[in-house]
Amino acid sequence: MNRFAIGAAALVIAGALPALADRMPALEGTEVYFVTPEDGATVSNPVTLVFGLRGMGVAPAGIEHPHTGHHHLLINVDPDEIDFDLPIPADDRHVHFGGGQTEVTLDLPEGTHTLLLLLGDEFHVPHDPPVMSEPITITVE
Ligand SMILES: [Cu+2]
Repeated sequence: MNRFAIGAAALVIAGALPALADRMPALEGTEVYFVTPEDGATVSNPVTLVFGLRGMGVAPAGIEHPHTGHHHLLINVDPDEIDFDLPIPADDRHVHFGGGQTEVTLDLPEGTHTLLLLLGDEFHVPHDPPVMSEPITITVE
């Protein structure tokens, strides 16, 4: 590769990276939280969780609309292990509500669980800064 080609390739890469890293801005003061259950609650299955969002709106995944997102329930996920530049994984511990749902009723294994809510944009990527709830800990009997 000649010098010009290397320079052009570097420009293309440099131009592409910021676009990949661009996250939808969150409005200042936006809050996501559990309406229910309360932190420390003891509950039995099926458990109903209600998600609250203040300051931004809920939109289904795939819908591009400023200042919106959809909920993700993170079950026993350490916030330190989240890479906020990447789409939120979809597995047993990361549940997407891409239809714009604001509550769920589900069965959880017996025991103590830490739950978090994290808003994601139309591509399931957290906002900048991330809109994440305080963790709550519940005991399922
Ligand atoms: Cu999602």
